[in-house]
Amino acid sequence: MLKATLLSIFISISLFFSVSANDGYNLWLDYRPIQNPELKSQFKTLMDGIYFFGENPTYQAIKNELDLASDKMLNQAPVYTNERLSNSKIWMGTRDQLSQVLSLTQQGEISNLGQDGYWRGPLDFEGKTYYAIIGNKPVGVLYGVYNLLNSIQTKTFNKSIKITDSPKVKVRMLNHWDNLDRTVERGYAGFSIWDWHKLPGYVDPRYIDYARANASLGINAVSLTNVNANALILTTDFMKKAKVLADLFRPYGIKVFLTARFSAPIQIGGLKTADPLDPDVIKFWKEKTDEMYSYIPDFGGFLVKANSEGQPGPHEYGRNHAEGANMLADALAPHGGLLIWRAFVYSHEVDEDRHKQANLEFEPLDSKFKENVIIQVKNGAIDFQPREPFHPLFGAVNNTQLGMEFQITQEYLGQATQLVFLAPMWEEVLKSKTYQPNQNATVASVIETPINKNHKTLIAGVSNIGTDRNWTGHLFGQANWYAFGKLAWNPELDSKTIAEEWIKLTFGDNPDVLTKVEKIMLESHEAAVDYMTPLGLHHIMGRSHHYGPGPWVTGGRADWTSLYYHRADSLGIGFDRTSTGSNALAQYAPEITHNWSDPNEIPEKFLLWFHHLPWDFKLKNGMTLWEGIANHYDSGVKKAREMEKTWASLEGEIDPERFHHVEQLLAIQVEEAEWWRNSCLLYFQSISHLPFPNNIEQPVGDLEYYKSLSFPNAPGIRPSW
Ligand code: GCW
Repeated sequence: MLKATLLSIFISISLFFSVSANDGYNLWLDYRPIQNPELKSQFKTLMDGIYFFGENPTYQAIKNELDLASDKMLNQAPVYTNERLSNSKIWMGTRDQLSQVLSLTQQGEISNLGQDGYWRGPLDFEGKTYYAIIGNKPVGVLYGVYNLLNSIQTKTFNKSIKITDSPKVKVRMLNHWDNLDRTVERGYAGFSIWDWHKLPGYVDPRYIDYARANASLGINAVSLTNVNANALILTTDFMKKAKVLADLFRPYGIKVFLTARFSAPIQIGGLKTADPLDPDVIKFWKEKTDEMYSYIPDFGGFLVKANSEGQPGPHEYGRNHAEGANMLADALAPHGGLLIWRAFVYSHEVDEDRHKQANLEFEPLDSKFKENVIIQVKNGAIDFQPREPFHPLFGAVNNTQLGMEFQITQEYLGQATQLVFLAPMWEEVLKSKTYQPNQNATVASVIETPINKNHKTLIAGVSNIGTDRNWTGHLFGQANWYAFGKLAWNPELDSKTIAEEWIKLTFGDNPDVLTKVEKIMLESHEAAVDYMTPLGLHHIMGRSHHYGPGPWVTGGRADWTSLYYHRADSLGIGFDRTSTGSNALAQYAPEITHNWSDPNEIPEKFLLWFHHLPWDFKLKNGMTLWEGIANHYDSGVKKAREMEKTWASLEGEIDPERFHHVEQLLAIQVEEAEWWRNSCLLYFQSISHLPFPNNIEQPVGDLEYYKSLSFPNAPGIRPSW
């Protein structure tokens, strides 16, 4: 008896907790009950008669989503009907399937939306008005449904308004840097969600939630494995495992890609060479690729990191990137596959300026790549730094399809201990004017424009997803996944709109929460830049793990040290990339080269990226460079404290679980911001020998102590580094 009572108490307690707790697992698809009676009745009406024009696995995925959403938001199951005219309220299907009920104008309008676009809104037919969600392909219907659910959750749904949307970029892709042993290079949210060891037999239900989350944003491609690739992924055993994931993702419109190790012909093919012009090597890749397609008929293709940071590539055989990429592209072409080749290259020999490397290697190859090759370029020329000017390759080639590579995982931006909303940084890059190939060109327009109709366009983001219950380690890491998906769909979007939408989906529509969280998010990137790398400083973080400050890092390969980048000496600081220095600036359009060559003209945020200047150089606000650096570091810390305070004022307005999760991490962020400020300022002072300005909080601590800190177990480290 006692036992039974205890058990029932236990059950009710755990039920209570499972209802009230919010561990973040549901992401932006939380589907909280609708409170507003008007909205509730409108949604209820739609869910009372759902008619599909046909059957297919994507429609089944839609039904599963509607079951879940309706259950959670209305506490009732949706009603599906076979009676198109009498009982249905909402129609779903493709333009072809609905052709009988659409006017020619409507059909034309929808066909212009391409295969991933959708149309949703009221549709009049034989005197009655239905609500319709129509795509050219089933996946368009799926995107329309997610958009409808989004509008219900953000309370923007209006049944009489017609909405059309289609993505500006064809391939919207996540890149996982996940190893086969489940460690994740630069992963800060636990282990890899791909349980290769238990696949193909065991299918983790999380795979479906992953697919749902991506599809809800329009992400339609995923590369499962690390670009520092393991050739084993191309063996038959692993193909069978990857097939399971591809089959699960297909109804959600997501294609699977894998990373190909260039030396695979030697490692798993028993060949003596991986020379891309060798007939046996060509045969190896053709057979491998054919085999891959026998398991995954819509396999997306390969992503390759070659001749970069010690990865094998065509240079070993005296061949260039185009010869390497084209050989793989030829193997993929008969199946419609894509070959994505990364431009993040720098050779074993240290160059005069790593900034110039990609342009030096890829500009001469312009127009040499096959049509199914995309060159994936990081947003900046160095490496996902807290702030970088856009990569000069965007705008430097006319006949090579370039795709964007952003990093969602915050390797250099606070990893999973800091709240840094990345959309403002991505927006800054996407909206940058390249002036080439035309005066109005921006990075976004370069990415959105196919070289010709056979080329595909691409935006990729290095994933921040892992096995942590909330997927991204820091709850606000979810906002970066979300923002990436939104910008991949439409690179012209602004970060404020994205932030607002995410906040409403994540925390509901309490106006106080919206205002304060939005302020925190939109100011967070600039704050991080201030306390990490203000005024164009870059690459001054801890060695190898990249966690925390390390402006003193020296020794070993020069372009892996901080000194190489900040070049501080008793006279001044910064990397001269103008014509008196490495002249990397000349890789940009003349308009940019001209403006940025002048330290008084260049936007100050890039000052030390391109100029080496004396400590007493005068900034626009009248401060000396030294005072300006000190003030930026100090104001970054103050902004971080402000973020912490603003969040604290939301206690009671956000569920305790997520509130305390973020509260604790913000306290860490403030400590880390102080750590960055103190150690960088003390270090730079040891070189400039100048006093700290009086108006800032004086940095405290002992430089030697900061230098002595070591983090051998920091997460995400590359095993070989
Ligand atoms: O940012 C650097 C990382 C490496 C990474 C490399 C790359 C996958 O520190 O861990 O390797 O870039 O993008 O290839």
